Amino acid sequence: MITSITPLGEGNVNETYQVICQENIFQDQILQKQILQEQLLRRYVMQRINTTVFPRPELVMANINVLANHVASRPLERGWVMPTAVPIRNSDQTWLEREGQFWRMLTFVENAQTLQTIRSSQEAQQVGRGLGVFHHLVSDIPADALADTLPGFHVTPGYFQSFKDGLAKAVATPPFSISPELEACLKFVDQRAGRVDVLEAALARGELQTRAIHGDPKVNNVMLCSTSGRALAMIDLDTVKPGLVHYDIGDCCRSGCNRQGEETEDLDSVFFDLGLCEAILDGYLSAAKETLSSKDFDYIYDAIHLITFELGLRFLTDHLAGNIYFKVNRPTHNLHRARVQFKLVESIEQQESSIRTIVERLRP
Ligand code: GN1
Ligand code: MG
Repeated sequence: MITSITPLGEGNVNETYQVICQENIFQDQILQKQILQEQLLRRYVMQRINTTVFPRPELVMANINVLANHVASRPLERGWVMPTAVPIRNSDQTWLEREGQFWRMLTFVENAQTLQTIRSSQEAQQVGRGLGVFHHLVSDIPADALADTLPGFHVTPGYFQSFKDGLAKAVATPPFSISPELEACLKFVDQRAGRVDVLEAALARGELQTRAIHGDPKVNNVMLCSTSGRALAMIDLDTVKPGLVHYDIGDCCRSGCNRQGEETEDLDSVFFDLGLCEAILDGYLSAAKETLSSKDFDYIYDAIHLITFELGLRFLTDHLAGNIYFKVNRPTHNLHRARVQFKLVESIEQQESSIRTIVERLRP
């Protein structure tokens, strides 16, 4: 019996609820020769998948099952949990379509919490370690076992092209006016146009390889044990797909090293925290070092810089398009989000040599 359904989390794309069910468990108590009825409260995560973003949600569910089968076949790091899909009643199917809406349920990670922002280097270490454990765990999933649920996801040159197309369209659609904030963003993007293919070019030259990635390892997608603080799960598995691990490493640092968080109103306070960066990378490498090649290390700085720029570009493009991708609470929300990311990009650029020094220090 369902006892409650309440909104959960802060996602920008899907709609998420926590569902609490009271389940009647009948246990055969052999010694007492009686059937004991125990009432158990069980929690689940129910989500409506945003099918504008994920046009083929059945592929998302197939990937989640690939992960579940993969981890079922190997010993897991102590306490580590992989959320799995809950089949609908009397069926193997793990989703339900009603009135054109796509719904699914996942297991809930108990005794765990997520952080909106990192407050200490211990937390940073665990957030990084969480991603590292995840990468280590999925590193031997054959690339062709996972579907590409979001073609073009994190391929920065593609986002750059969409931005240019979106800008041309917006300019051609009256009434179009450029605010000083928008103008500054356009100039910012223009100055960095030459660097958008740094990772894709390395991939094309064969210096980097695609593997299974999480796709969205921001701070609040790493669950930490409420008692010990240890990372014990990566959640939000919709973007798991073949890609460059650099997108994940960069995104984890982008999100984790911004102490103010993505939604801050206070632009001037946004900076990239080097101490947290070192702790995240250290935690990450403690679990995933052996999955990285020397070339992989060469591109860690570029990854951090590029993914931050890319997210800013994605927010900006969505602003120009009229906010059709990311959920917003005001018309300029995505423009503001873009400015926060660009502020972070600037801070990363100013600290390039220090970030590169950290990477060299951590290189095995
Ligand atoms: C979106 O929905 P959410 O919050 O998990 C986005 C990520 C961005 C993130 C920024 C599928 O993730 O790529 O990094 O917002 N997910 C998708 O907060 O586009
Ligand atoms: Mg997500």
